[in-house]
Amino acid sequence: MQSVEQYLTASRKKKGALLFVLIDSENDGKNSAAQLAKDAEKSGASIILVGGSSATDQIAMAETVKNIKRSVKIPVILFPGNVTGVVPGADAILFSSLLNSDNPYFISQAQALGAPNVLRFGLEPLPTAYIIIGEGTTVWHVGSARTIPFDKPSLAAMYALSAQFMGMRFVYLEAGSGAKSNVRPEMVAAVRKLFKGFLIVGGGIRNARTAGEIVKAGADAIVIGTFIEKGGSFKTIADIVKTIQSVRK
Ligand code: 1GP
Repeated sequence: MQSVEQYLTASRKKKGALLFVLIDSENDGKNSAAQLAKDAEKSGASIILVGGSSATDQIAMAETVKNIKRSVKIPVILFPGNVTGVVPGADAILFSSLLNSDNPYFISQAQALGAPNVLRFGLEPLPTAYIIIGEGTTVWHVGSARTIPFDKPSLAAMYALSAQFMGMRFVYLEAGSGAKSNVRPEMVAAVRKLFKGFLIVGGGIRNARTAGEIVKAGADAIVIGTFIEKGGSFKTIADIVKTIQSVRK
């Protein structure tokens, strides 16, 4: 059977770029998490991510994962903000180190605490460097991030290169959920120049134009959460998929 990592690499090659849809396990919008995941899959998403930096209810998280898994065929990947984000039932986990945190807990301690359950639950760990850009977002606050300004692409590139040297195969450039500004294409390009692995970019992306620019600059996947959570149309999501796939083909 193909691993999630193999699926991602193969899909990226075939489609040009991928859309990951993030569903907060504490989603209390009018549509259920399972319905949102189903609509996302229908609109062309390649992955459902479940998690978030303030999602701490492990029971709700496990339930959400179970419901989503029942409703879609595409892989479900955990996106934990803490050890509470490690639950059974998903296909894989972004096993992330928050590289630019000032708090060692988010760089290696939470990972050590979470690792035994990753093994026990049979989750495929995707070794990920999580790098937070900008400030003022929940993830920036919770993760004690040492701010990388949006206009300092070289700083993000340094972290991404160090991730590569440490053997991480994924880099996630994160502006934060609901961020006012997304990671700029210049920064994505600077990271792409040095990082050879799978590059994920998320935070504040709401339309096809921005998504297209980020993919053109070198992202392999973009993440969209808030837009959908707030009831954004799945027609726009389908447009985003179409745009990012045509940019890199
Ligand atoms: C947040 O990158 C993700 O962790 C998605 O961001 O919610 O702003 O789409 P948005």
